[in-house]
Amino acid sequence: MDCTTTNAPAERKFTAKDYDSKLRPIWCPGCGDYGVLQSLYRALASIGRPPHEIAFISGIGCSSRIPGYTTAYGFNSVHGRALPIAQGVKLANPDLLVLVAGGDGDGFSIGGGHVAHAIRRNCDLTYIVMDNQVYGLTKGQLSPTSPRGLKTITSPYGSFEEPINPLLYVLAYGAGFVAQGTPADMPGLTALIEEAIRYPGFAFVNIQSPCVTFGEDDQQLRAHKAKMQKLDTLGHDPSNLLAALDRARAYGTELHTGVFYRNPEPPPTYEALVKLRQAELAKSAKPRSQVLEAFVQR
Ligand SMILES: Cc1ncc(C[n+]2csc(CCOP(=O)(O)OP(=O)(O)O)c2C)c(N)n1
Ligand code: SF4
Repeated sequence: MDCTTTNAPAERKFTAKDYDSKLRPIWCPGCGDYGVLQSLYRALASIGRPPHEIAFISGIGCSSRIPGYTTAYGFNSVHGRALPIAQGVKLANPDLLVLVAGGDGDGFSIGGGHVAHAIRRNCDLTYIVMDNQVYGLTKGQLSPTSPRGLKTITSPYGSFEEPINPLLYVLAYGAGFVAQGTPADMPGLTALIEEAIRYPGFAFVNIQSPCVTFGEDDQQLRAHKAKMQKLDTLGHDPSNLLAALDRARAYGTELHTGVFYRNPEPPPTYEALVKLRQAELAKSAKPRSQVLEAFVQR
């Protein structure tokens, strides 16, 4: 069963409302995460799996509140630990559609060490990072994706550090699906989240999600609308890994949206390999009577 196959009756159709928990988000008015949430509802409705077949795991941060605003099973876990927990959930119940979400701090600072291992293990997970280039929840400190020179309460002279490039990071470790979107283009973002969920393996979507309270003016939705460039209009071929790496280098200077890379030949997932091995072992196992007989004759 892949993550888009459902046990729900074929005639049951889902709408975005079916995934809305009706809990009122406590994000600041205008936060980009509202648009991410709406896009997510719409993507889930297109996939059409009932909420009880979905598990949504997050870390800690403003963005990590997102599972609580959906009707899926949710776990707002520990800062930086969403990926290990999500892998455990997927291995315990491979039939679940498992979504993972968090901020750039959660994913690439304290949780950065987990990203490489989740990618090389290749469980069928969709990892959504709401990248706002600051720590929002803790009131605007420098984050791993903050641009050089950014003044925050922890970088009063402007940041002296080179930011992490999340796109290059995940491509370099071999992620099979890598995309970037913005809530400034909600139909585009919805399509990217849906495509990421449908990809059979580890899929990563970096969402430039503005922090209206602590973010810079050039990181806001209006600025995104003005500067975003869709990769498909630039003639980008998402099956070409080298072209994807080249495009990803522009992170932080250009706002490219769309699919950077989709592995045209997805390798088997970790959980598929486990299932295969279990089936082989079950086939080659001796009948219980033979095992007992051998034991008695020793
Ligand atoms: C182990 C641990 N260290 C630090 C914190 C404090 N903390 C909570 S959220 C956060 C960073 C939030 O930034 P980000 O992950 O980018 O998410 P955002 O709030 O911007 O969406 C930090 C440092 C914590 N909760 N737990
Ligand atoms: S602090 Fe920033 S990231 Fe957090 S809710 Fe407010 S606008 Fe959104």
